[in-house]
Amino acid sequence: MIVYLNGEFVPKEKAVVSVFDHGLLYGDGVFEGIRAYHGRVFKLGDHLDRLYDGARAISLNIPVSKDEMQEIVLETLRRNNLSDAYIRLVVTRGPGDLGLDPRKCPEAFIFCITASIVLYPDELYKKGMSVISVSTRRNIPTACIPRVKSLNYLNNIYAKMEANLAGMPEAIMLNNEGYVAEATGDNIFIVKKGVLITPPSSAGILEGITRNAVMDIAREKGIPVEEKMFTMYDVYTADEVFLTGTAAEVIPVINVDGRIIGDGKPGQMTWELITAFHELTKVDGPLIYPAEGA
Ligand code: PXG
Repeated sequence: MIVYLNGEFVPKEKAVVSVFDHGLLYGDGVFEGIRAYHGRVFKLGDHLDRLYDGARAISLNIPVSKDEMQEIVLETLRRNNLSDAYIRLVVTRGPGDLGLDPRKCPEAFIFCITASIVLYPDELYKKGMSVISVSTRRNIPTACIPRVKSLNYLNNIYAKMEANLAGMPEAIMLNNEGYVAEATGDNIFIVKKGVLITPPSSAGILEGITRNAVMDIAREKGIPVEEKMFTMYDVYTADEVFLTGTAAEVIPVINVDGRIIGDGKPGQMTWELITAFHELTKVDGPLIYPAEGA
């Protein structure tokens, strides 16, 4: 396995970062989890936009352009001969001293890891998954902005630990006002009377690339889409519930806190969106090996 490490391509064993890197010392940095399907990097432009916006929000100067960053991702995939892959692109504050002051880190540090994708069990998609809501609240935006996909994931890890303790695969997190925010690594959607509903960005969520793609697909199909606040009551009484994320794609939820959702099977609209999402992954994003595709 070859890793892109701040200007070089190195074998996995040589891919190491400094113990003085503020990404490690303070979680100071931003990252993206991206996927390649059928030789194309899905929504790469959107991922790069989110990465650079997040960097701007934390005053982190990324020393390469978006075009150069796109080439870093594509070249890392080529060096590993991958067409379907999971990609982890990370920009840290870089090495500094032991104080947390970001001004002590002269240059950001970039790395890109690509790996063959580990798929969720097929059964989870066919039967749907059970989840619980947890007591850990999503970070409040006035303290730690959830829209920034930062290296600070303790908030989500706390929630994941609660799910683990309960023997559940995912956790639904509420915001500090008690409205539904998102899962630990996925966004949440509910369907009620034919309307597709998901929390707005102002609920304090990471605006998922998969979330936005699913909303676009739904609108194209003429499905009414609403971004609005809702509570766990709306989840329990929804006709359908599903989660979206780069790793999970679109995954049906059939039980929440012991309440059976709808008829306990993945719903019609969820199936329709899963199918359309898979179609989109075949055609969206830049080609990794353009000569073969030309
Ligand atoms: N909310 C949070 C808090 C996330 O971390 C999403 C929503 C979905 O966003 P995207 O852009 O992926 O649709 C995420 C994404 C992992 C992993 O290894 C986690 C994510 C993405 C990729 C891998 O657990 N989280």
